Amino acid sequence: MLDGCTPWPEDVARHYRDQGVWTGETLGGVLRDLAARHGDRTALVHGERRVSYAGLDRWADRLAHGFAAHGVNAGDRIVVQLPNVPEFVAIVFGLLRLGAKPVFSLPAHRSTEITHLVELSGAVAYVVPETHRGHDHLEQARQVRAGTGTLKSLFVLGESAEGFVSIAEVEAAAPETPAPLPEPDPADVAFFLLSGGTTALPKLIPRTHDDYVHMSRRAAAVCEFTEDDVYLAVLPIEFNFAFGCPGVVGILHAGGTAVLADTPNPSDCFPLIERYGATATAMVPSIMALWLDEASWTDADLSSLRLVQVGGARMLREFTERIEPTLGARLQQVFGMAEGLLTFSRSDDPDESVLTTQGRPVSEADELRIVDDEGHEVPAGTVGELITRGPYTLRGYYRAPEHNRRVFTEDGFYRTGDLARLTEDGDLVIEGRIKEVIIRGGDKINAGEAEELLLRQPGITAAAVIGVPDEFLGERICAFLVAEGDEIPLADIKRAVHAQGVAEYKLPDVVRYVPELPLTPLGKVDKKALAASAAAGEKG
Ligand code: OOB
Repeated sequence: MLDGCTPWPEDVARHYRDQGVWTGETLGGVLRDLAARHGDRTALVHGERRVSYAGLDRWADRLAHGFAAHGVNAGDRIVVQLPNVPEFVAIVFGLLRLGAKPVFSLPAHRSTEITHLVELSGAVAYVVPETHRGHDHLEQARQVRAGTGTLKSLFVLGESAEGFVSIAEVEAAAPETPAPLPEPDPADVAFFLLSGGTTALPKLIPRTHDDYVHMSRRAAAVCEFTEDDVYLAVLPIEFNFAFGCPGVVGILHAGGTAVLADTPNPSDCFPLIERYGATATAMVPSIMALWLDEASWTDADLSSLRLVQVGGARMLREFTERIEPTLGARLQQVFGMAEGLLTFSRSDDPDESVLTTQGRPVSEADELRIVDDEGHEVPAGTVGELITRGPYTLRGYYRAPEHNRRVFTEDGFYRTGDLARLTEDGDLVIEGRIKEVIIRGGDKINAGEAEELLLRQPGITAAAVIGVPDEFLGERICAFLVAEGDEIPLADIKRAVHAQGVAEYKLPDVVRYVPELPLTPLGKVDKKALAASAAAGEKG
């Protein structure tokens, strides 16, 4: 396994293999088999474009050889930042076949985040669109290259530009009759996902072929995907939820079709549902709220939808109750994380549990425990921290030995930082968080990182950031600040923080100036007191 990653213990790995949980397939090999079975069927749709299974398979091969010709080697890390386009899928599968390791970044990431990802992963290449939603990615890529030491190549989806190799040039570089590439080891890292903000800057999560093939196939099975299903990818497909839970990879396992949406807005997505007869989709609660509003008056025919997965943040029962009557599709609650564990409610679960729980793990080999402060398991019904291990949950973040010692138990359980309980029926219910993460819409923001960004502003001497309840987003970012001189207005703070080159979703929504931050008896910032003060302020 790639240096810097933590493999599963040998006996555990053998057990997963003996049980057939890990099948020894690679993701690239899975696509090859799917192309043999479903050749002419449509794998991907985007706008007017359709890509067949056979076409995607050949495209991935061309890209694999083309990237090799452009100096990308097996084992190399390569940051991929692309919107929802078929090229994303083809490039990722191409790199996987080559044994190079894509690092999935989000379209919203700016130079600060990408620089961090390049440095942490030691990436030799970075793939960008020319522009996306008005942002100049070429300029951003140049900045990142200037600020880091390892980037040898910049690839652009679009016209070639000075210092960039276009994806068309990559494809053209593939030899006519290339020698077959050696098959990657299924137990090795396939790609890296980003942690949702459990640490100040994202950590890298190595996902192996064995683990991801198992997870995405199980997710597709629980969703009962068949080749007649059409999955609408609403969220950015580099988000684990939309990529493999079951997402694009899961619908491919079933021989169905993935339709890629440019934005999650109902005005973009509803016509796609009608036009392509989408049967399933996945989103976060804040997007579902937009869908519910628009669905109550839309003319679009949504009757093909049978399954809507909603997850990534907590939902109240008053909210979940509206989904099935409004959309005419079965709700599936999803609890998931880039680190691994996925729990789904099942279509034949009693309505009450679908409305109020996050269901059960997708794999029989998943192990879940709810533990108290001392790490002892608590009985059903009692809230504690969720810890988990299993065949697709990481055993260690990439190159993070110290952090790993804190977040894994001695016997390999990952401490999720989520507070949860199990019902008598074995359903998981997420009740809150221990970790300092704000979930704003579907975006995860680490409080420490947001505080650091604010502290870099001249005149700000102390900063504490908390999530406060928001009807639409679930939570929004409230910053408590201590200023040396004049208070800086919110708009100016936002502009200054954004100018540091960070994703927009990390900017504060509200600021409150205080003479000093309240402290706990141990001298830590008292965030409970801040939350109480925010709530009181809201009412007053
Ligand atoms: C998904 O993945 P991440 O890595 O962006 O975030 C994981 C964290 C969890 O630890 C938990 O704090 C929160 O997001 N979360 C939920 C939740 N689902 C995730 N909190 C409450 N209720 C839920 N249903 O967010 C993700 C990955 C794959 C599938 C779905 C979501």
